[in-house]
Parts: sequence; structure tokens; C-alpha cells
Amino acid sequence: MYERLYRSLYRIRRVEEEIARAYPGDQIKSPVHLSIGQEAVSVGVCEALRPDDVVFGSYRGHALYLAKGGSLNEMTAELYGKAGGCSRGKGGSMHLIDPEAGVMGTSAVVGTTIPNAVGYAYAFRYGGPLAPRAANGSTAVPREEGSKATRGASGPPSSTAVVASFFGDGATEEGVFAESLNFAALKQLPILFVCENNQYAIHTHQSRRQGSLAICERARAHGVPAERIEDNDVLRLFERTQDVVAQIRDGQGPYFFEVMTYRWQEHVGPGQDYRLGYRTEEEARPWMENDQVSRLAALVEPGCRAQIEAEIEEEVAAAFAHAKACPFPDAQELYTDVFKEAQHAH
Ligand SMILES: Cc1ncc(C[n+]2csc(CCOP(=O)(O)OP(=O)(O)O)c2C)c(N)n1
Ligand SMILES: [Mg+2]
Repeated sequence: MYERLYRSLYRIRRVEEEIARAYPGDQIKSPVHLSIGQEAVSVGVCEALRPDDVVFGSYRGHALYLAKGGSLNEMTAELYGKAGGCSRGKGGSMHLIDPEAGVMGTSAVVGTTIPNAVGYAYAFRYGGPLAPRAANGSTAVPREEGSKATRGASGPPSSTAVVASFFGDGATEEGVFAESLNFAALKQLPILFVCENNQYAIHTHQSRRQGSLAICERARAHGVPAERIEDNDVLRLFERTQDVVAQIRDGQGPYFFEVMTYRWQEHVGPGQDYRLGYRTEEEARPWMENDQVSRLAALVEPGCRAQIEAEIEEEVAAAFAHAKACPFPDAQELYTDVFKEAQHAH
């Protein structure tokens, strides 16, 4: 188990370090929001999920995409704006998707994917047997529920798969956050909400934005049981996700994690930003000393660790080489996936 967690944590860290290294070369035109320091959140949850579970995330989405099994080659090609990218080079770092791996999308617009995730959970719960996910990303349309009261509706769920919705502490200030939690609780949907609380929205600390810092209490107020995971603790999060996801599969409705974590790099871009003065290196230091990548490295037998690291170095180098070698999309690609086919023809 430590090997699995370490492999995923180390892989994400190395991919993002390479993005930071390559970025000044200006071949990656997309803005990049790195998760360095926050990998534990995606890894702790995704390692406890099944392949048929699905995730939705934010623009800070490399870690989630990779932790859930998204294709590394397609992600790097996407960053380089290439035709082989997961969004065919049109989405960039903030718009990652790999439906076959259960990564249903990330978005630049804060909070947008929370209701998308709730809708998907609604389809899992009430939509009848879902067709296997199509490679084109199409999702099932939920059937009508009729007049039957749906809270705690009788009959087995349509699927035992669950949805995990990842978002930042800033996204909890969006109105749609409250609406989504309310609906998920009302319909007892199979969804795990994961708030990655790194305490900042761009350069503004949570205490300067929120009247109540108790995000879990706000979740509970909507009828969603909630707990806080302290210290970016990947092992605790992994264990708790296993338990909680079993309950959700069992039809016990939504659950909420607030995971305390910390972003090491600047909000957007490859570098550091302590010079801006909105936070200090003293504040960051304990989080860096409690690095979960190093913590897990120490729990893996040295020979095994060396092998994992060598394999990942090779994979990462190959992915960046692949991205650079890929062609750019044809100009015609600008006209696809913009409008629905019928409107396009019109
Ligand atoms: C609807 C919307 N409002 C504002 C923004 C500008 N914006 C981009 S990132 C961000 C901060 C969000 O913070 P948080 O949710 O905590 O995520 P983090 O960046 O810390 O991962 C804001 C306000 C946006 N992209 N979308
Ligand atoms: Mg934040």
C-alpha cells in the first residue's frame, strides 16, 4: 500500500517539477496552477476509489487527473497545445479530461464542476444502469424520477459507483456550492465532496474572505456529514476515504472532507511568490517539513523506492518528448466541439 501511494505521489511531484522547469521555455502557453505540496489530497482519495468511480476538479487539476489514472502523455500534449492532448490541444492545463479513467473534467471557472459532479451522482443514483463510459466523454442522462419521494427512495441504487468532487476553499464561497450540497443531501446522492483547503484564494487568506472559517459546519448545515483531515495527512485521508466510500456505495448519501493542505508555489505559474508579501516563508516551512512525498518515501523499502523512481523518471521524460514531438492541431479543429452539431450545420 505504501508503494502504491508513494508511486502516485512521487509521479505527480516529478511531473509538476518538470512542468515548472519547462515553463520558461515558453512552449507551454497555457497558464499552469501547480499542486506541488497538495498532492496528498488527490492521491489519498483516488487510491481508495475504483476505476468506475469518477472525479471532477478545478483548474489546479494535474494531481487529480494523474491520481485517478488520466493519461500522462495526453496531459503533457495538452499543456503544449498539441493535437494529441486530452482536449485536443484546445483546453490547456485547466481543462483536463479522461473519461475512460473516470476524470470527467476540470474547469477554469471556480466552483463550476461541483454541480456537474452532483448531476453525475444523480445519474448514478437514479439514472438506471449507466452505459459504460464512452471514450468521447458522453455521460448518461438521468431518467425521470416520477412522483415518488426520492429522499431515501426504495429500490437499489442504479450503480454502486461514486463521484468525488474536488474544489478549493475559495469555491465554498460560490452560491452554487450551497445549492449543490443541499441537492446532494436532499437526494442522498453517492458523492464525496473534497475541499482542498490551502487557506488561500489567489493572494487572500481565508480569514479575510469568510465570516465563518468552519467549512465543515457549513457542509453539516446542509445535511452532509463532514470531517476535517489535518496536516495534509495522506495515510489518514486514504483510510478515511476507504470507510466513507464504502458507506456511500451502501446508499448512505453524500459525505464531505475538508483536507488541510498548502500550496508551495505561486497561485499560477511555475515559481514562488513570497516576495509578494501576502504570506511568509515561516508560514510555509512546517508544511514543507511535513511533505507527504518524503514521508511516504521513508516508508518504502529503498530498493523498491529506487525502482519506482527510475521508472517514473523514464515515463516523465518520454511524456515530455512525446508532447514536443506531437503536431499542433489543424486550424479546422477550431470549429469542432464549439456548437452542437445541429447548430453547427445551421
Ligand atoms: C467564478 C470565478 N470567479 C473568480 C475567478 C478568479 N479566480 C481564479 S482562481 C481563484 C481562487 C480560488 O481559490 P480556491 O478555490 O481556494 O482554489 P485554489 O486556487 O486555492 O486551489 C479565483 C477567485 C474564477 N476563475 N472564476
Ligand atoms: Mg484555496
